[in-house]
Amino acid sequence: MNYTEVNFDGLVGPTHNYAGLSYGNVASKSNANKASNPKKAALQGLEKMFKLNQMGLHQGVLAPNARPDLATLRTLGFSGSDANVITQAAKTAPQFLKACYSASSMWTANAATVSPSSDSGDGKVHFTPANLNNKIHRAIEAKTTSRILKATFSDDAVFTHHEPLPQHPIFGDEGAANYTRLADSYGHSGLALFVYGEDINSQVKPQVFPARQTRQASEAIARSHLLDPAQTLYIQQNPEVIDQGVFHNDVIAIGNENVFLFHQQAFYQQKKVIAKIRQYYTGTRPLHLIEVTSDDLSVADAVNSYIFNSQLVSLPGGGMALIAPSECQTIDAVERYVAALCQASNPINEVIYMDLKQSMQNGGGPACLRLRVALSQHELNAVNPDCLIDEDLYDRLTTWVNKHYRDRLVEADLADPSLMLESQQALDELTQIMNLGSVYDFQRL
Ligand code: SUG
Repeated sequence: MNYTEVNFDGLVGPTHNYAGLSYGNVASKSNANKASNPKKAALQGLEKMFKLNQMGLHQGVLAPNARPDLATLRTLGFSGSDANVITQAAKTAPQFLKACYSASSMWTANAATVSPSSDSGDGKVHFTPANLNNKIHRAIEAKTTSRILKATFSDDAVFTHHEPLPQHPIFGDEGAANYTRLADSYGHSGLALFVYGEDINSQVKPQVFPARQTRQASEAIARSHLLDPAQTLYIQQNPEVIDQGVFHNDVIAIGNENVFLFHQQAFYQQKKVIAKIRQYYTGTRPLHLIEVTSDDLSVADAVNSYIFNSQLVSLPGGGMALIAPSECQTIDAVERYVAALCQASNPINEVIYMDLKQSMQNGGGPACLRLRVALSQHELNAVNPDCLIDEDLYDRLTTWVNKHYRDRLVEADLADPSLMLESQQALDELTQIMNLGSVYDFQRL
């Protein structure tokens, strides 16, 4: 059957800001309190979506969470009118107000883990929204993300939606950022690679920064998605690189079809990991395991450039392209390495640099901004058509962003309830453009 990969990018929400909320994410901490430009952030994201669509790839879009998250603020004891909730939180708990204002749902690689029908035991596409347990500003995403996924993939004859895992550190789950699959093509059953930062039964763990994904979470998802245990590997991330700012595996490794590109220090006991992948891979096309040595690129170069957070996409005419952040062009060693990679004998033959600086300054590169969903033609036909990018939707969303978004946000703006009203008005209109129904709390009261 004819299968294709659709990237569902997160639309950057109207409250995109730099709040320094992610301990362990170097960019988030170092840009804390910088003025942000939500309009530019959203337009940069849309530009990437449209570029991929123009290259002949299927491209989807996922709506953002509504912010501020008033329900969470009310749970924390702030009461009265919505405006009062905001002003009181700004006075007495600015940290929580910032968490409830974060536009972090834009990084849809963390929205969910998705298993294609070619991997699942019942032939359906399975979704488990990530609980994002490690960070409060992200843990509050799961409920609305769940509704948005259901409104985007609504046909229960082909799509199965699971509950997020229980909100407990044992089940810390960050979605597809720590998952990849290797296969001859999207329609072949694949080898699922789940990369975890910590196994609660082991002492091997990072010492400085938190491990966000646990082995126990990955195992639960593989069970729910009915994956074949003989085609599922659990791989531990090297705790030393988590301590150097590699907070998700997609900051140090990227896979697509029969290609896996990863840094020499990505995994714990890496030689054994590579041998296991070779042993379990069942495809008939040659498997390209491309290890980037520390001499080629240091871990610091990888973190600063986000080269491994490129998207690796299969091109309609054959071959693959890296969709890389333009920050890679500011580090000579990285630019040189990428140029050599495109010349070497492997399927990657092109690099396209994209300016995603607004997202990058919060630690979110091209790959963080998208959730990959491999679909058969029949399943693609069942996706909400108003969530698939074409020229018309791109134009409508660009006009919508230009109409509603501010071009500057600083912390003090969060205390002003007018930002909340503006955002709600914008998102209410968005749900009509994308035909999502009432997915937001403020539309349901
Ligand atoms: O969870 N940054 C996000 C970046 C997520 C990147 N995703 C992947 N690598 N897949 C995070 O750390 C920063 C928000 C702030 O500080 O304002 C933030 O949440």
